[in-house]
Amino acid sequence: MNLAVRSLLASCLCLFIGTKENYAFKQDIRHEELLSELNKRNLGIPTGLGVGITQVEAPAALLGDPVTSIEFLPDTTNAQFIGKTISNGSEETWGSNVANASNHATGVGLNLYGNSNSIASGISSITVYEARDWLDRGWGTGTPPTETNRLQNHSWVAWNQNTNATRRMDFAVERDGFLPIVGLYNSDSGDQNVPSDIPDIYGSIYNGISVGISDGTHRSGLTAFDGTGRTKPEIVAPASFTSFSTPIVTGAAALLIEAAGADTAANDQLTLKAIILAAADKSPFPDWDQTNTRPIDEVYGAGQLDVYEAYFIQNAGQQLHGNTIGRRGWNLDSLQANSSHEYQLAVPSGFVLKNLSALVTWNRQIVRSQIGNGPLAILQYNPSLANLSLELRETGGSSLYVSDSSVDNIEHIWRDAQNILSPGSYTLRVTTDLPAEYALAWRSELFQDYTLWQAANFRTTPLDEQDPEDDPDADGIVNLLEHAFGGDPENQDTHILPLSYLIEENGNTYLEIRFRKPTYTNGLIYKPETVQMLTGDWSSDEADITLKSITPDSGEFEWHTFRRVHPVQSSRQAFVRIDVSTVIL
Ligand SMILES: [Ca+2]
Ligand SMILES: [Ca+2]
Ligand SMILES: [Ca+2]
Repeated sequence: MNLAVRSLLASCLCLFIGTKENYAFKQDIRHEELLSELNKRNLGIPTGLGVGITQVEAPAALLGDPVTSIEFLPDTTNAQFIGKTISNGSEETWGSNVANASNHATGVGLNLYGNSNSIASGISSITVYEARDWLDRGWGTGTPPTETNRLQNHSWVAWNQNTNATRRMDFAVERDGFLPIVGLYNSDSGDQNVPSDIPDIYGSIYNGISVGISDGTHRSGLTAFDGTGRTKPEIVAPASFTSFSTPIVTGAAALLIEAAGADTAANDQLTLKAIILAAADKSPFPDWDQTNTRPIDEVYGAGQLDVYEAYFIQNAGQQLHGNTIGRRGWNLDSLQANSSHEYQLAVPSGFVLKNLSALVTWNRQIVRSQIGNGPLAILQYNPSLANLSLELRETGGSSLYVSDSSVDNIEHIWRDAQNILSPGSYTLRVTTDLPAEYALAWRSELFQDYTLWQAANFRTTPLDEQDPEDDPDADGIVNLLEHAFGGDPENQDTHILPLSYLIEENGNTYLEIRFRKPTYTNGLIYKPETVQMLTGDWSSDEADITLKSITPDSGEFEWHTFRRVHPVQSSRQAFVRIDVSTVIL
């Protein structure tokens, strides 16, 4: 869509068409799984409460001559927006009688802060700007005003064909600390004769996150403006148009800002970006790839938004360089010129480390200078960019992978299923040429299947008694269950067995069972089951047996407690058990 525009700068303002959406995305981005896990662990559920949003919208329609209606606001009468304060940031320019609702702005709002549609229903303060007015307010010319909201959502693109807006945005991010989240073109937009056209506004910025669609039907590839050859987008999310995938990522960032609470390092713009990108899920994309000089995939970026991993990366906390780090975590730190920080990863014997994702990001620096004074003053925004690299090494040994683009401001290490880490000590090394503040975030999965467990746990037992159904120490616990519950297959240790008992609550008596489960993965499925009469059918339905709590035990184990939902009557009987089975791949 081309529009005659008021701003001298803007040559083209495009919004991303389409408003029909469904809200099944919550499962794809693992939001439902996150809620379930938080409930089990009795943790608060972040909804973006208290996080202010700036929403910039291209005008959907200009009606009347002279113009009497510019459509760019969300429909404030929509029930999904009850309880929210949606302000018209462009009111002094367009006036409230000219500013009207657009389906596009409403669609963006539904995915970003809709009361039940979005993952960030706690967002209640939104300021909306019309895009041409936005550029006139210092974002396309002059100096950007101070941004007091933590997040900006830009579900629009524009081609100014110069560097003004991208540099002003990166300047404002460094100055104010907000995170801009921006959409790219859809497949039917842009110049179809070129393989990639990344818009300058705002797809070409450095200090934000650009977003595509999980089905890959966005224009993606390398930047052509203000720093060429950088790979965009950084992430994808499931929606029919980039306009509506972008606000899903913005909503995820709002969750993380709330979850960080008073920890300002945990909700720093760089930390948020590193966490969201390190968490991104590659599993939907068999063709996902990277090279040593192209940190992310040229279609899917770091992968699909994964709020479950993002939450637990942030929740694992800041972990400083020079130390052995956990399976998930992050750090916000600064490097001197020509220096490195090292982080140690330990893979214990008997285990492997799967799906290691580590990502570092840093900002482009912009120096703003003014030549002359008054109306003829010239503002310059001069950029500089440090060149960081991220390397994974065997500690004291050889290099396993180096991510070192010469143009991007992210570096990324991804160890796929063919590149698991065997027991040993590893080093993640962040290196820079120029002084730089950076954020590093990582996730990984410690894993021990039966074969690995067998190799690590039998010392004297003959091989023919090492099968899953054998019980060489005669404690009544077969080897598979020793593996499942953290037992020693060569020592009697019945304390590891699941325990069932009766518990009183509010005058009712319930039957509970608790069992030990490792915090690492082991290829086993633990299925709690219950039955009234032993002649009946065992049920694992949540309506019959439900998780009550997870509490820590020693080492790598937790107690999982399940309760039979229906109270046990004095005259009746009931049974509970844990069924342990091996995942058949
Ligand atoms: Ca580099
Ligand atoms: Ca045994
Ligand atoms: Ca034992």
